[in-house]
Amino acid sequence: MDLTQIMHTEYGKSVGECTKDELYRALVKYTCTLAEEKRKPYCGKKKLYYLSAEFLIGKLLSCNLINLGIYDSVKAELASHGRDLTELEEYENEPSLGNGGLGRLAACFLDSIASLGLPGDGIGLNYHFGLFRQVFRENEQTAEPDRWLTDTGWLRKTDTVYPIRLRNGTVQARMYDLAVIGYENCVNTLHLFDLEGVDEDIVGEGISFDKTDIAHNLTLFLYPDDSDENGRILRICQQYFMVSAAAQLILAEAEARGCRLYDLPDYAVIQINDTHPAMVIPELIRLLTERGLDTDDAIAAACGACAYTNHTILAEALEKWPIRYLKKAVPHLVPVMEILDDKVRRKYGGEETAIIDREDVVHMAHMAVHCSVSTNGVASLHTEILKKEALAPLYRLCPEKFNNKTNGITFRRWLLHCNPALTDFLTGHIGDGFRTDGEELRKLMAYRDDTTTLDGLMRIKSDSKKALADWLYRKQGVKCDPDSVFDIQIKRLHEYKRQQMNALYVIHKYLEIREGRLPERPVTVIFGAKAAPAYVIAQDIIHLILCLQTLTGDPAVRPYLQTVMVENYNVSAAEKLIPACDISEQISLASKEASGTGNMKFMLNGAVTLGTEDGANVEIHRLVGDENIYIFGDTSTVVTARYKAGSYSAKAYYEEVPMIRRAVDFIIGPELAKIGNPVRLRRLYDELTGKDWFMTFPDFADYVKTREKAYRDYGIRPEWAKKGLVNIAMSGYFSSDRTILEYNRDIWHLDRSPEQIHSK
Ligand code: 26V
Repeated sequence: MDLTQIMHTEYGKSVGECTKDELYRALVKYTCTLAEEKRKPYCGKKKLYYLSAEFLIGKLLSCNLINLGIYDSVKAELASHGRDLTELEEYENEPSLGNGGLGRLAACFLDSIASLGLPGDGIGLNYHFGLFRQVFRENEQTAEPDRWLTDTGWLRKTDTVYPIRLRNGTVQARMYDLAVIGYENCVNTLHLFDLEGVDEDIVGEGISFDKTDIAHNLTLFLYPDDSDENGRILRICQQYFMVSAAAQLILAEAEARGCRLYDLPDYAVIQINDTHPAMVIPELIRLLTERGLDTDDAIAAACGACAYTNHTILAEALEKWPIRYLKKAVPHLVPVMEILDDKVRRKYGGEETAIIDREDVVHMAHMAVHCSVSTNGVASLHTEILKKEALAPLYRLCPEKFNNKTNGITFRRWLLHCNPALTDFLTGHIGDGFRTDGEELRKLMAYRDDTTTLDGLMRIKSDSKKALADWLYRKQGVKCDPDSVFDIQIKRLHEYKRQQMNALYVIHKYLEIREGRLPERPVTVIFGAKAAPAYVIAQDIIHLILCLQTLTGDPAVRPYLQTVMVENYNVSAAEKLIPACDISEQISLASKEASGTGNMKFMLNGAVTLGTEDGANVEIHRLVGDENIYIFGDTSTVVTARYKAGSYSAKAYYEEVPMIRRAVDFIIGPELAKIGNPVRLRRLYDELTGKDWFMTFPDFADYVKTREKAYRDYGIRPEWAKKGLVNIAMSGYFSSDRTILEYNRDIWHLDRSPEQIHSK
C-alpha cells in the first residue's frame, strides 16, 4: 500500500497532516477496494444463504486487514509516518447488530464460510441503532441509543429494492452490502436490508420511539422491546420485512443461475438462524405459487431448501405468534401457515406436533422443523435435550432430520486479532497451520512439561492482564491489581446464566474478609453484561453487582477482593477481556445454556473454565479432562427431574444452609441499604428466597468449594500454566471452520473449488 499516494489523492495532504478520521476513511476505502478486486463471480449452482435477525460483526478494520494478509504491512507503514493503527482501531465504531451469542455466532460463521471458500452470503437487517449503549448511573443500568451507522463506507448502498407487503400498505426494502473477507481466501457478502424512509427523528427519551409508526421505524432498532402488543407486532413486521426481501433476493439469484423454481433445493440452501427468520418458509411458498407453481410443488421446493438451527430450550424464548397478531401484521401469510398446519395435522394428527395450536397460536419452531430438511442443536448436550425433551414429539416423527452441530468461533478474531502475542508465541512453537486448521493446536501438547514454554505463556497472560488493567483505568477510572486472579463472567444478563450466584459468592467472600478470614491471594471478579430494558430482575441483579463494586472498593477489602462491572460490554470489550482471563465463569444451570461460545474464546486464550456440565462445557470437559477444568453442580438429568417433580423449594435451602442465608440476607441488610435501591434489592431477595427458578441454592455450596479449589491451584504455578496450555492445545475443535465443514458435509452440500481448499 502506498499510504502517501492514497492520502494525497484523497485529501491532498501528507499522512502526518491527516486527521484520524481522514486516515480511517482512507483505510476503509482501500480495504473495500482490495476486497472487490478479490471477489470472484460465482458460477456454480448451489449457494448458501445464512438468514439471521442478528449479525454481531464487531469492528471490522483490523480483522479485514488480517484476512487480507496486510495487517502487519499496514501497521508498519502507518508507523513509518508516525501514526498508530491502534489509534484508528479505537476510533472505529462497533456495529452492535446483535444481542449476544446468537448474533456473534452468525458473524463467526460468515468468516469461516468465506475462509473455507464456500459460496454463502448472510442476509439480515440494517438496524440504524444497534444494541443500546449501557450507561451506569447511581448503580443502575440506563440505556442510550447507539447510532452505529456513520458514513464510513463499510456498507455499500445497492440499487436492489424489493417491495414488501404489510397489512397497512407496501414498503420498500433497499439492500446494503458489506464485504465478508475470508482469511486468505474468497470474498462473500452480508446483505443488510433497510427500510426506505426510516425516520431517525422519531426516537424519543432514551431508546423509546413510536412502535406503531411502522412505515418509519421498521429497521430503526435491533430487537425492540416486545413486552407489549405493539412491540410484538413490530417484531413480526420486522421479521417479515427481512424474510420477504431475502426470499425475493434468493429467488432472483437462483433464477439467474438457471433455477426453474421447483428445483430450488438444487440452487439454494437457506439456514434459518433460530426461528426469527422462519417466516421465510411460508413467504417462499407464497412467492412460488404467485410465480405459477401449484401448492404442493411450492411447499416441496421451499421446505427442501430450508434448514433450521435451534438455539434455546427455554420456553419463554421459543417464539409463538398468536394468529391475531399475524393477521394485524402480515395477513397474506396466514392462509399459507394454515395450509401447512392442515397438512401436518392430516399426516400426523396429534396436538403436540401441530403448527397452530388450539388457542390459535403459531409455534414457529414446530413450523421450522416440519418444513425443512434439517433441525440442529448447537452442542451435543443441547441436541440430546432437544430430542428427548424440548422437541421430543417432533423428533419421534422425523428422527432423521435431527443432528448436532457444536458451535465454534473464528480463530482469526478470537486469537490472531485479539491476542497477537499468543499468536506469535504459538507460531514460534508449532508453526502457523492452526490459523486455518484448529486441530494443529494439539501440537502444543508436546510442550506441556517444558518450563520455558510454560513461563512464556505465563508472561503473555500477565501482559494481557496489565493491558486490561490499563484499559479499565482509561475507560472507567477503575484501578485493579494485575497480580490478582482475574475471574471473569461476561455474557448477556439472564437468570439462567446465574450472575446472581457469582454475586452471592462475592458477598460470601466479603463477609469472610470482614470477619478477618483473609483469602490466600487477591481476586478481581469482573462482570460484563447488558440486561434487556424490560427485564426487571436482570436490572436488579446488575444493581446488586454495581453495589458490590462500591462495597468491595472499601480500602480494607479491596486488597483481597475487588468487583468490577465493565460498562457497555460488547465485542470490542470482549477482545480486551478474554486474553486477560485466568478463570472463565460458565455457571449456567445445567440444561439451560444451549452451547455458549464465550467459554470457547476463553479456552483458546488459555483461561481455565469454572463451570457446570452445561452446553459446550461438557465437550470442553471431555477434551481437557478433569485435571484442566473445574466442574461443579447438579447435572442436567438431576435438574430436569427436579423441575418435573416440582419439588424444589428455595425456602428450604435458605432456612437450612447458613452460608446461603447469610449471603442472601445481606442483600436486604443495612450495608447495602446505605448505597442501594431498596425496592430493587427487596425484589431480588424475594425472588431468590421465594422462587430461585434457576436453582442457584442447590449448586451454591459446591460452587464455593470448587471456586476455592481453583484459587488454591492458581498458586501452584507451573501446574497452573500447564492447565492453560492444555486448554489452548485442545481448543482446536471449537474453530468455527470445523463447525462449518460439518454443516456443509451434513446439510448444505456445497461444492468447494479445489483452489479454495486450504488444508482440509
Ligand atoms: C432469548 C430470550 C428472550 C426472551 C427472554 C428470555 C430469553 C432467553 C434466552 C434467549 C436466547 C435466544 C437464543 C439465543 O441467543 N441462544 C444462544 O445462542 C448461542 C449460539 O448458538 C448459544 O451459544 C447460547 O448458549 C444460546 O443461549
